[in-house]
Amino acid sequence: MSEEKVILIATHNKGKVAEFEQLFKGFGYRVESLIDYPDLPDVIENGSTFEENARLKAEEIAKLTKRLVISDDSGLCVDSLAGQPGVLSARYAGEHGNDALNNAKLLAELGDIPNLSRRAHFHCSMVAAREGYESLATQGQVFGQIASCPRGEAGFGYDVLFIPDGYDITFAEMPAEDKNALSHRAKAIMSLMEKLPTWEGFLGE
Ligand code: ITT
Repeated sequence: MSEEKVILIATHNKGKVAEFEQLFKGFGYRVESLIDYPDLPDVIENGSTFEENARLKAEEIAKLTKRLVISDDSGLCVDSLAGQPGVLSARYAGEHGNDALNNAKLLAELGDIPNLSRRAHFHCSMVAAREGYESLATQGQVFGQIASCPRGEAGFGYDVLFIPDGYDITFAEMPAEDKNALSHRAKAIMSLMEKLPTWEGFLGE
């Protein structure tokens, strides 16, 4: 019988974990996250870019666990707000991970800016790290616009406000499989899985 393949994701975000589970299932991996390892510390994300923060998370947890670790640093960048909330997406309104407050602040900041000026994109930087090896970084983006009020029940974070190009519904109004076919996270994972087999840190897995 072949051994089960398990991949450790350096995240505490349940919304991300649900998406990683679905996306990695397609590659035959079971996903573990930091929620399964409560003794591992919270990594301080004090980088100024998505990639810097993704490196901090993956490399710190890889060092502590001696395992291959993948991290995701992501967020929403709104054109008319000069790219905000950006790397501060999780704590835009002050309290880490409070999606309702973050969405309310975003709508307030945009005020009555008309639809055509509500352009935005989600960005995801993903890093695979293993102690002793140069980390592997990939990224993905999805473009769209910000709705005038929250719509839908699925997903997490800013999904209730994000309408991807080519659709007239938000990510939160779509089945998870549809978001996972076009999201920033899906694109970053696709790119990572293409590069992983030839990355030194993966050889010997
Ligand atoms: P970890 O650091 O533990 O992974 P986090 O939520 O703090 O969890 P980030 O620092 O990467 O993660 O912040 C990501 C935030 O960006 C997240 O909390 C959401 O507010 C937003 N975000 C990222 N991807 C999203 C998505 O697919 N849909 C909606 N919002 C998303």
